[in-house]
Amino acid sequence: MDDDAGVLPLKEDFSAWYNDILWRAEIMDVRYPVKGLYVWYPYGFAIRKYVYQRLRDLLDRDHQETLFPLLIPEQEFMKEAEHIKGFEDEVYWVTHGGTTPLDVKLALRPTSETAIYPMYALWVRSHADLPIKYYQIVNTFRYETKQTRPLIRLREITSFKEAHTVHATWDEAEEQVEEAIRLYREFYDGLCIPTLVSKRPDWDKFPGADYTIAVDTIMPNGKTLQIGTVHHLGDHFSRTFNITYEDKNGEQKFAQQTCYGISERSIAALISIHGDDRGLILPPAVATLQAVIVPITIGKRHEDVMAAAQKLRTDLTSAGFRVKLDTRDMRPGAKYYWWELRGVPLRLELGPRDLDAGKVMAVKRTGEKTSIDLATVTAGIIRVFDEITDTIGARAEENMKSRLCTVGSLDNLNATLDSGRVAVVHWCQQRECGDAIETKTNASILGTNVRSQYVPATDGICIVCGEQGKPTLVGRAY
Ligand code: 5CA
Ligand code: ZN
Repeated sequence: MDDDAGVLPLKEDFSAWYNDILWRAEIMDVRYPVKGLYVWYPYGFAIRKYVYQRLRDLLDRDHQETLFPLLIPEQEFMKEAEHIKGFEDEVYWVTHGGTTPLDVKLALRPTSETAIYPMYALWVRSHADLPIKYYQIVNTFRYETKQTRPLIRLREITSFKEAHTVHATWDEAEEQVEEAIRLYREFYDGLCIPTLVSKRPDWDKFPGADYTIAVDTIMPNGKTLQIGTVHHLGDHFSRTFNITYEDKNGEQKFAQQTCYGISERSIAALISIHGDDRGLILPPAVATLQAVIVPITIGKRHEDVMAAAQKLRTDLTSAGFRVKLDTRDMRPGAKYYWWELRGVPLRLELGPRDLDAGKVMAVKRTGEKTSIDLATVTAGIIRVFDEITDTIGARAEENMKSRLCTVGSLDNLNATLDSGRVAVVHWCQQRECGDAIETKTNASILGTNVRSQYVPATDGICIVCGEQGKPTLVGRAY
């Protein structure tokens, strides 16, 4: 790591802040010599571990985890016409085994429909086999041509969670779409990340889907980031891959499918939304270290304090907390700065006076200080963690609210977007009016059917043509 320290740029200068925090807080190293591929530092990888454990726990309630191969034979990949059109420019191909050209080219999965569905065709026989709800967490490859960015736009997505479900009817698949949205909202609530859920316009849906529901959030520079998508696939893929089942009357039917995905963009959002000028702020639930104990041993009683600090570490570790005792030979101030930068939610300062009072000073990464009784320290820490989580969540929520702005005319749209906000407009859902909005603003129509407590559901007149329109989100997207 570079020690030519300098200081973290202000968060106001978001893209400089983001690039800097990644190495200063030891999340990603961007120096790997292939464009769009990055390396997880162990500190960052631990955040990923806790975040993805939560995702797994949510899915494991009624999905099963599986694992499919990375390589997809060309014939399978080329079967579904729309899907090919959507991905052909982004696929990496394996063409040789050593020096021997392969008979059948192999695609590195950009996503796994065409790996999974030929197997689903073998596995699904009767209505009794349905529903199927499987997921995998894998790396996928996309030859992205837009600017690549760590955690945000990768050519190797290292943490692609994709779920693929199979149902008997279109309505059941739709109910699964709703279930997936609830699940993603619960996941993001747990990370204190506010979301905007909306239905993407038809021209922006997943290649091969009936429709796409997207989960977006707003980054500190006002740009939106798509942090999850849920697709109703109808029977497009089941017809292509021949996924059929025998229904109760003995008839063969095509199955109905959904798929939904989340990537390490979830971690990009976590870092970006909560951090401040001093560094990361991690919610206790997913922090690599949840608390750091800093002994204050200036003067006498060095041994007393060290013994008490060690006991505190042992007690908290056995209570299940991720705790570190920082005994490095550094000024306390330098330690504070070090752990603040890395987003540790709680600092526990223990000095002779605290010891005498039977207390420890707890300093929250979100600001306030509070004193905790050593006799009931576990309960005290749980309480303080809850307070920290609440503060992080409330700040993020407040920010989301302040960044949504209703706009009534096309002329005012640019000013709103330029000020780092996301616009709510009325749009008639016709392509022409959509194009007019997008070209005039250099922004995207994120979607309609917006699910957000801050976006009213009432119809109004389209800001382009004046016909009846639906509430629609317009934002500058990553
Ligand atoms: N098969 C479907 C559902 S798993 C699928 O591939 N959907 S997707 O293309 O929309 O990707 C799912 C999610 O992955 C996206 O919502 C986005 O949050 C994330 N994602 C897509 N491309 C990238 C990329 N290049 N880098 C990082 N994350 C990405
Ligand atoms: Zn219109």
